[in-house]
Amino acid sequence: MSERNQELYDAIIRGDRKTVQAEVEKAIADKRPVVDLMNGSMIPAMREIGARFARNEAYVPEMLIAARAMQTGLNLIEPLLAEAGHEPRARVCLGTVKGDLHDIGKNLVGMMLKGAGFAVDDLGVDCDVAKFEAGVGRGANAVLCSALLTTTMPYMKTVVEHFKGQGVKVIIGGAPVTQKYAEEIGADGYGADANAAVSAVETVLGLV
Ligand code: B12
Repeated sequence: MSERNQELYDAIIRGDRKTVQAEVEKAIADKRPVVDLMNGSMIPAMREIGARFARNEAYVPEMLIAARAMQTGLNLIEPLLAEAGHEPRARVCLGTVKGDLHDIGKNLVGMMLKGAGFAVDDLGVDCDVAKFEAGVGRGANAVLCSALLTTTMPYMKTVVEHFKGQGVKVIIGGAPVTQKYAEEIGADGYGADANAAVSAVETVLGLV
């Protein structure tokens, strides 16, 4: 279990970007493992703001400023995770599916994949089949779809069906997505978090 940095956790929840920046910079200067920072403090803070939203104790603006504060911290961490200029192990494209604007989890998945030596074509949010297709056109060996809403999750099935028989692997994830759902819609892989996303890509592309 990663230790919690309470200052950082609280700062994300109240959307205090200055404190988030200061705490992350301090941790980096102290050579604390950044993955612990994410798993112990930053991701749990986002989970907590979501739980407050579900209890009507926080609203969309609070979620939004928390998300911005989270992204401020992730931007500082990203360069440390990215590997310096080696030949990529494979190329993947990654996007949040049509109708869905949540991108923090997707960004984390992208960061971890880059850190693990993959070339990542980030397609952004609200991606329809044409956007994923364009990613494949640019050389992606696998398509990664993220969804955070139960209403946008079914679009993953559309993506899976589109790529069936094309030799392109589709891997899915996001808070409401499960292994069972991945099997149900015929996706090639599933990951519960950013580390699992790396394992899923390695497995699906036969790299392990
Ligand atoms: C921040 C947030 C927002 C922000 C998003 C900002 C941004 N830039 O992302 C804003 C304010 C815009 C927002 C808007 C809305 N939101 Co919102 N949001 C959240 C919140 C609080 C946090 C999400 C997050 O960043 N989590 C942290 C990251 C790190 O976790 P993650 O995304 O799950 O990603 C991890 C894994 O899932 C996995 N993963 C993710 N993607 C992928 C992909 C692959 C391929 C793999 C393998 C793995 C993987 O790895 C990641 C890293 O570990 C959640 C609550 C929650 N508990 O999730 C609600 C939540 C998702 N939102 C919700 C709702 C209802 C909405 C709105 C409809 C609210 C409204 N009334 O307008 C809108 C919809 C907007 C839209 N069209 O998308 C609900 C969804 C309910 C449901 N059952 O569908 C939630 C669950 C809140 C709740 N408890 O009710 N939201």
